Amino acid sequence: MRQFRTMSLRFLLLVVALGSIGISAQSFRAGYNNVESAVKPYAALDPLAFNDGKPVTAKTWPKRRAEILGMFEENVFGPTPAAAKGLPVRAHLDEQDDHALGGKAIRKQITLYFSAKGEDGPKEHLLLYLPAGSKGKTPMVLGMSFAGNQTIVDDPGIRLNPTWTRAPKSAEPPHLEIPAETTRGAQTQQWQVEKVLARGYGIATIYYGDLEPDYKDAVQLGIRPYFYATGQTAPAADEWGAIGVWAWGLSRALDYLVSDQLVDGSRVAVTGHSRLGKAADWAAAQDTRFAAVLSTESGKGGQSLSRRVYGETVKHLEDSFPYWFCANYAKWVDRDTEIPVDGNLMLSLMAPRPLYVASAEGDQWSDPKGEFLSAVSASRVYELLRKPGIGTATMPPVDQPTDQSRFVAYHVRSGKHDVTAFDWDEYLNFLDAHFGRRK
Ligand code: GTR
Repeated sequence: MRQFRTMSLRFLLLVVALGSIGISAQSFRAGYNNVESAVKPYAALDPLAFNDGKPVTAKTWPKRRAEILGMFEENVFGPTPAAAKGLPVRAHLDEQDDHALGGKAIRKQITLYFSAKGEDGPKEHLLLYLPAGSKGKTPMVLGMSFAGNQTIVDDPGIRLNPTWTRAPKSAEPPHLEIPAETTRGAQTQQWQVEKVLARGYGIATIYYGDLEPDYKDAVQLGIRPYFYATGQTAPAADEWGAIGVWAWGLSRALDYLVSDQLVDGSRVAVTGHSRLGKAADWAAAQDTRFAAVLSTESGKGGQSLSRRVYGETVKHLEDSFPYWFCANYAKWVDRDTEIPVDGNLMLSLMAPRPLYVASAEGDQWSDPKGEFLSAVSASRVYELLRKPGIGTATMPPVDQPTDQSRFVAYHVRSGKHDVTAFDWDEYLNFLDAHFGRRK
């Protein structure tokens, strides 16, 4: 049996804090543009024109969709290996409590095993809450957490599964440790579990570190080597990066959810914040079983427009987080206006499913205006497919969502890079409109 040291509280709180604020997402470094008037005119990519210039019709949209998906695979995230897509996943119900959270919820904890090796092989731990007394099939929201299942709500029944740590700036290699008791509920605000349940939805989460730790040079500690060819020791330039792996983990969680009798598998929304928003976007782009997308501040490499060259750039992403992407992404360093895909094409891959794009005014690094413009551009695809797009080209005032009855909605909230009760209230209003209101 593997032994895990108990992670020091001080360090874990730091990990949780970094996860929730997005590390460097608040600050602008010298050399990065945060002045709107300095945005140069740029040629936006057109979701409704094939690469050869031919216009796209409702009939040919599936072809254009495949073209766009292929460009994201080649240039940004790398394709999900075919062997990973077809992998049989074994689900084991570790625990169920029908009176969790003071009687408000049904809690289930499930381990998804990705190989016959069981405990010794790759796996992810899924935590699932449903409103107490749920009968029939309940619509759900699924998302990944930064610091472990136990952080989403203060519930002593949540198993303390190992999470990755590495002392900052230390030479100590990343290792797994059992998180401290005090980390329970550390991200209550970001998850709003009780609010979600009170509104009649279920909520499920996995810990992204179960798939691959979020560190440079840690690929050997994640899932990717499991799919290497014989003799392979590192990913090739066009093979998937960590965001692809995290997105894959979301789809495996969905495999389980669609099989659970208490879950409405046709109404599972995927959500994620920041880098995990990029992963949620990419999961929904590839896996159309996700019935709706709630994307929070996924920024550059996600829902925002690289072409505006406002806020984060490909260079910053590559310098800081090269392992998030396929190695081909490095080709686009200092070529943000030339990359063949952009946030508007990413969002167009969600069509015609309900899509909510959320920005924060204090998160200029993600470029809220770029996120809004992507939603406007992708709306053209929704309209082509006869679903109402965002319905406006004017960015709404802070804290005032656009019309949530439409299939694309947007808000820019006051405050910093984060997920808040405001975001959840609006997401749930949006789901009420599109999944049917539940008491
Ligand atoms: C930042 C990164 C952003 C965003 C964020 C986060 O450092 O520059 O792209 O992903 O991290 O994940 O919190």
